[in-house]
Amino acid sequence: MNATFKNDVDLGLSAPTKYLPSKYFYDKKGDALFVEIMNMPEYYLTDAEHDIFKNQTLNLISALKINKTINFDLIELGAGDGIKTKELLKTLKQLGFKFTFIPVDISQNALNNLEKTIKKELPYISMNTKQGDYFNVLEDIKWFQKPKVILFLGSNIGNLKDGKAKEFIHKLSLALNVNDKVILGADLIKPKSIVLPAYNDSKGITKRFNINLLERINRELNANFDLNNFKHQPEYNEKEGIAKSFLVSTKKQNVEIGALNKTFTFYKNERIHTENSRKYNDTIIEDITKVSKLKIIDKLTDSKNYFADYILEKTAE
Ligand code: AVI
Repeated sequence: MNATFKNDVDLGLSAPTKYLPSKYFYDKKGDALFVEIMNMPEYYLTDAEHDIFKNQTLNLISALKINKTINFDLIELGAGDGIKTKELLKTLKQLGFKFTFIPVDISQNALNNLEKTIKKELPYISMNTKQGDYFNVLEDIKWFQKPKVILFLGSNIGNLKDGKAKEFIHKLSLALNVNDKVILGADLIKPKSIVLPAYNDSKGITKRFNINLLERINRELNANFDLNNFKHQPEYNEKEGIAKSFLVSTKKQNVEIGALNKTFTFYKNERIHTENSRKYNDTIIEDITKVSKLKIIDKLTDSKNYFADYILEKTAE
């Protein structure tokens, strides 16, 4: 991980328009900050999807058309704290379905926390954790023999640019067998007055989440970012439907990254693009899935119509 991290930081900060991949937000401190974000009143995404998982659990399960007599793998990509998934796990078990829960996350720390809670609260669930990058993990799950239900929740897909999201859905489709299902959580396009505060909270947690990326570079790559010389700048363009986060250099400064043996210059007001969080509608989801053999067979939304869980099925052609 360290070598890829080093290389990705070098690529991003050497680009004419500087950027850092948002997947590196999630070290131990970043995981804890993300849990805080999910609990903030402004971050409506968690409550909206939880509403679907809690109040429409039976609809969700029937949309999956699972054969009760067959054991299946329930694989969650980017598992996080698993609060929503627990609703589904509980009900599936109560209804007598047979399955193994396989949470996958880039962060071993997030997986350890999740394993602890599941073992404590739902000890009867059979569970195997898997650490890794989603794209790489797809190569492994391809070989799993049992029918699969993939959970890709929380609008995690929104952190991939549309081209990458298409590539990911295509790869996911290749890792599945006909009739396997995907629950794809997608935050829906809505007014700026609702979306922007979710990425610009009053307590500054999202700011700390972004700044932690620079702290992580300081810690792991022996750099000397002065954290006071950068501010967080979120944006949301309703027409485009993408929330974007930037770190802005408040003055002209040089930063040394020891592990790269390089110095990077940041001009006053120069931005580092740290994250895209895309919002969706049916047309965009159809476009993203079009290249693959995953077809939309159902869609559940929360009571406010903020968020959707699309049910996709792998088809033969
Ligand atoms: C994980 N992901 C879907 C979050 C999002 O909404 O894009 C990450 C996040 N970034 C800032 N706040 C939350």
